[in-house]
Amino acid sequence: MSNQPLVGIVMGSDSDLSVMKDAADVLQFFHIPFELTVVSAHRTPLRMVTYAQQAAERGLQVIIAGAGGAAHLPGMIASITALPVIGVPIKSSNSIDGWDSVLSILQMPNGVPVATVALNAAKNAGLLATQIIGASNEHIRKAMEAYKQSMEQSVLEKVHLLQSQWPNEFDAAE
Ligand code: RP5
Repeated sequence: MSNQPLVGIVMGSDSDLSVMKDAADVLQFFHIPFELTVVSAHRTPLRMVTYAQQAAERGLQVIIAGAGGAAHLPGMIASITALPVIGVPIKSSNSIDGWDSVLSILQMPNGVPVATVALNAAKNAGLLATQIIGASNEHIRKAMEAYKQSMEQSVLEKVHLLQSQWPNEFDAAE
């Protein structure tokens, strides 16, 4: 895979970075080239428009956009680009309780979808971006299959530990 970024991670403020870093960590784990920057729908609206307009022609395939409070960034980017946009609602300093961020990103009108993950769930945004790229890249898809298998294995190891202390008929029958 070349170093050409395939995923663009953008956030409304550098104060979102502690959450959004989880998406970057996932992409690094899967060796997917990405770029990361601050693009604010309210404070740098023209930068947001330009970013969204140029994203596809610059070779990006997916955009992950995170914001908190009146979180317009993911939806506005989705309104401009034809690329898939994954929205990460962030419980930021200006968010009342997180619901404002969730609903601002989730409740998009028909015609302009944003794939909204759970509150602060930038890790899942990274995984979803990986799966979108993996749909047309067998190497990435196989890596995602291995990731899922290792997740299952780690749960089964915990089940085994529990069973040794707290026996139950279901696991005993396995
Ligand atoms: C949103 O406002 C940003 O995405 C961030 O979550 C929140 C607070 O931004 P700062 O005031 O910390 O820069 O637009």
